[in-house]
Amino acid sequence: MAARKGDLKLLGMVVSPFVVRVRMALHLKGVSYEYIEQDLFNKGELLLRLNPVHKKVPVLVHDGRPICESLAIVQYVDEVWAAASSPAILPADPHQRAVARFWAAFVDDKFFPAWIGIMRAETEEERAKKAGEAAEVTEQLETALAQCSDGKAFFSGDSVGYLDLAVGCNLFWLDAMRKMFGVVVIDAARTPGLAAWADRFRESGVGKEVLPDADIAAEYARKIQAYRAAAGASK
Ligand SMILES: N[C@@H](CCC(=O)N[C@@H](CS)C(=O)NCC(=O)O)C(=O)O
Repeated sequence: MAARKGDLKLLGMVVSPFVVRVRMALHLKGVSYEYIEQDLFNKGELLLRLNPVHKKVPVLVHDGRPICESLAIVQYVDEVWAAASSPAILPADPHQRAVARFWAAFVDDKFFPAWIGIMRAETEEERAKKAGEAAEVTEQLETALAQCSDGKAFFSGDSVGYLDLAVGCNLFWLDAMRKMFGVVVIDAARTPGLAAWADRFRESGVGKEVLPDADIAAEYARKIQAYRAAAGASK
C-alpha cells in the first residue's frame, strides 16, 4: 500500500458508478482509506455538511477537507499520490490530458444519462427508444476509443487510466440491464472495439477487484422501482 498521507475517508454508495470510479483510482494508487456508506434516501448530516452544493456522493475527505465530483476527485488522487512507484492515471501530455477530459465529460453528460434512460423507462416502447438513443452515444465512444487508444488495449494505452475509469465504472450497470431487460448497450456487432475493451476492462485488476457484481445493481434497481411505485400509488 502507498503511504496514506494523512486521514482519508470516502463517502459513497455501493452501486454509484461515480463512487466506483473513485474507488478504482484509489485502488490503482494502492491507497488505503476509510469507506463510509451513505443512505441517499435519508441523507446524513455528514454528507450535507461536506457536499452542501450537490448533496451527492462521492465525497473524498482528506485531512478533514472535502473534494466533490468524481472526475475532480480522480484528478486529485492522481496529483496527491504522484510517486514514481504508482501508475499515473491522467496522460502526461497536455493535449492527451485535454482530450481525455473532453471524453470523460462526454461520458457523464451523454453516456450516463443515455443508459439511465433505459433503466428508468416505464414501457417497453420507451425502453426501445432509449436503447436506440444510447446506441448512438455508444458509437461515439467507439470513436473516442480509436482516437485515444492508438490501437492499444485501453483508452489510456497499455494500461487502465483516466478515461478507462470514467467509462468502466458504468459497466456493472450495463451488465445488470442486460440481465434485467435483455438490452445490450455495448454491442459487439455495432461497436466491436468498445465491446472488446469492456471485456479487457472487466479482466483488469480494478475490473476484478473493484467493479461491483451486476446482481447488486439489479437488486438496487428493483428497490428503486418498488420505491417509485409506492410513491406513485400514494399520490
Ligand atoms: N457529477 C457527480 C455525480 C454524482 C452522483 O450523481 N451521485 C449520485 C449517486 S450515483 C447521488 O449522490 N445522488 C443523490 C441525489 O441525487 O440526491 C460526480 O461525478 O460525482
